[in-house]
Amino acid sequence: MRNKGILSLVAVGLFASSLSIGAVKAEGNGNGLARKAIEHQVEKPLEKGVIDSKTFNLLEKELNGSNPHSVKDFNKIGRKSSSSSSEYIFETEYNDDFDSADNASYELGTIGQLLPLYDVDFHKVVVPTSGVLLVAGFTDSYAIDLVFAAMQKGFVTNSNLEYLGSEYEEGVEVQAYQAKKGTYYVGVIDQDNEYIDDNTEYDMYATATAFVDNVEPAKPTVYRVDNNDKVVTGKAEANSTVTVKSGSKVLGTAKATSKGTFSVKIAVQKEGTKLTITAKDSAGN
Ligand SMILES: [Ca+2]
Ligand SMILES: [Ca+2]
Ligand SMILES: [Ca+2]
Ligand SMILES: [Ca+2]
Repeated sequence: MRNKGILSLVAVGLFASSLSIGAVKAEGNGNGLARKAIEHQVEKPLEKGVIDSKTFNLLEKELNGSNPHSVKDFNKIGRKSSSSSSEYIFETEYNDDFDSADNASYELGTIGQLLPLYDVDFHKVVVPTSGVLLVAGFTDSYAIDLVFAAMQKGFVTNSNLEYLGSEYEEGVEVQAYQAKKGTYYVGVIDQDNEYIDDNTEYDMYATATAFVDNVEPAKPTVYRVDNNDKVVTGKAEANSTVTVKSGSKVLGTAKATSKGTFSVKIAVQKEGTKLTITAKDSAGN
């Protein structure tokens, strides 16, 4: 399953010369804070079950470039790269701080360099709803000691983004974070750059992101239903599918609006009938 090289950065090396144009802006050691925050990520094995093998394989394929569009299955909001024929997004320098971060995509991996010395790259990622944010990283360069982490703007730490752990297999590191809806940043550094200036424009890394909604919607709020009503109305998670049942019999189903209101048509029910109303998000929770 992983016998193909995870990522042929050699092939991508063809682009190296064009990439380096964006990487000439020299920076001092003003990125120490970012480096420290990224390095702060402790090694923590990921508990089983957080990443299912299907997701892991999709991420691997994204890094591999052989099937970059499959990750769409997990997320419908990923943006397409402006050049849709491209299998990767190339980093856009200057991206050394939160405000100048370039945009990562759930559909395409990002490729970057860590040049010149002390280069830090920030890639912005948008989490659409509460769930698991997966960040994968890979390099085939011996000159790069790749270290990366997802973080919040300004290095804020709170329950919006919680590190679950990482899995490392055949050169690909996959980190998982339980994240609330919001904008996050993947910071990338070359750890040995603090001591050695050995990176060339041919030394590259790749990162990829995926999102898995593993959080079930809150219980719907249901307005009163009388024995002459032909609809059940209420509030449920935006865009979730609401089902009204009587016992095991489905009386009706409808999608909640983007504002979280729903209206499900039903046949008039007898007085005293017990209705069960459930909400399911697009990921099936
Ligand atoms: Ca860079
Ligand atoms: Ca940079
Ligand atoms: Ca290096
Ligand atoms: Ca959900």
